[in-house]
Amino acid sequence: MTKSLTALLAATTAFAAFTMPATAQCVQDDATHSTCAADDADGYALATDYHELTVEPGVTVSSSGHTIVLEDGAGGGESIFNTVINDGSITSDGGDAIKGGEHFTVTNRPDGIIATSGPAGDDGITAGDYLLVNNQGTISVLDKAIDGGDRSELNNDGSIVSYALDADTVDLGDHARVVNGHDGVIAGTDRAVDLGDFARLHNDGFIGGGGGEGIEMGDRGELTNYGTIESYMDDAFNAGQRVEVYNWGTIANRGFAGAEPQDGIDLDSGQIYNYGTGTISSAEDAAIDFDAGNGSQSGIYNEGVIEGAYAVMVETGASGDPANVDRQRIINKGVLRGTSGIAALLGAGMDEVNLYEGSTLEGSIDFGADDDLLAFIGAPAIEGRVGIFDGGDDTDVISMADITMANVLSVTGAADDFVLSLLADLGDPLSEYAYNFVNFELIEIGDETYTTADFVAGVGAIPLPAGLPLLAGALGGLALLRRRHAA
Ligand SMILES: [Ca+2]
Ligand SMILES: [Ca+2]
Ligand SMILES: [Ca+2]
Repeated sequence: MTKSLTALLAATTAFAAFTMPATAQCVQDDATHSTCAADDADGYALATDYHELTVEPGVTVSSSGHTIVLEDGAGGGESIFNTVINDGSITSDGGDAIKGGEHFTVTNRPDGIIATSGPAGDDGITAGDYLLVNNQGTISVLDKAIDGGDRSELNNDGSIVSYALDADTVDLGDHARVVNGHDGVIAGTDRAVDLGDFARLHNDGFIGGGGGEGIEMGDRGELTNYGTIESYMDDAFNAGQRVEVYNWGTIANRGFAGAEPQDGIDLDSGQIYNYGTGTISSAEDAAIDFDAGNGSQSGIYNEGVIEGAYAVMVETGASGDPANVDRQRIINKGVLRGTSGIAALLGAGMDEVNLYEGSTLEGSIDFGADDDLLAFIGAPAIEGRVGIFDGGDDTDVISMADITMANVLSVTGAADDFVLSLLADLGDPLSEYAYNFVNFELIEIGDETYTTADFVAGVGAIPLPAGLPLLAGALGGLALLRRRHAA
């Protein structure tokens, strides 16, 4: 009896399950609103405009195709101004989780889950231009997590992750806006974020790429970073022309055994401001790399740390890539560290490096072709294992405008390769620094400019006793040095 009752109950349960009507637990309430109040296993599609769908807490909407589709509206064109608000789970194992038209809005609340698990890989949210996503929950997919058109916007305080080997986690078009909050995570097995031209991204959280970049942008974008942006096998940040970077956080290529070395930041041209708490780094290549530009000047202002095999480099054409022949201007008040021995490789173009008193430089600076300028701002007291300053071809200038000949202790060598020893502080005999200059043609000390030939001949002919630099001005032979360069 018991046995047959069990069998009966089992049969009844099976029968009930089998005959359960495939009712849409997502239902249309009225012309402007639909609600998913109970689990729905076959998704929900509505061709509509100006419509809002709510998935209530604890409810799972799923399907084996596209799960929620609000597009192809009554107007015959792209659906517009539809909205999904998700407090539950929206999942698919054979299509996109959510599809919308233009001006589509998705709000994924803290407990909300948007996920795809199909074998072909499908998107979390895909829509046209003017997509707006506000995510506080979890988006976890096997293709693109968010795929939007131009003028799309993402505000993320949750977790957005793609496990695809060849898809961007977030892919938006031109004029995109992304704000990744303090608790926000955007991560991808491939590239984490791909934006078009005129993009703006503000990061307080974590953005990480695996095989692809952390962030890629087109031209004229702006990146503000207080958090962490990284990649293992590609550039942490890669962008086009006239890009601006404001960094207080970490932008790092972490490197990966066997992978091609990549950069921390790779731009065609732009301005990079790295403030005191900021670090820009590459494990194996340049912290900052400028590809061939479009003729516009690039600049780096550094109060923080910029370090890599090269702290800064430009494409010289040696690798087969087009050479950068534009002007780079570097202002260093922080640390420039090149672990290969070269801190900055600046190539062709009229480059300028300003080294502030007390800043740190590890490695050489190679200025390359064209008329370049190396300026010491304040006393020429540069810390670290300073390498060789090489002006390269053409007429290059050393400027030490804030000292006088009284600071000069000695000059040894030839005009195209000499070592200048000086006292940074006349009152401190221990403040001795020595720098090796190669291929510079002019040197400015205080208000006077000399050819390096005259400078080496004059000071070299009259060695100055260390500790008595003040006598230098009294030695008549130095008058020889006072010949101004006829520029
Ligand atoms: Ca140059
Ligand atoms: Ca040069
Ligand atoms: Ca030169």
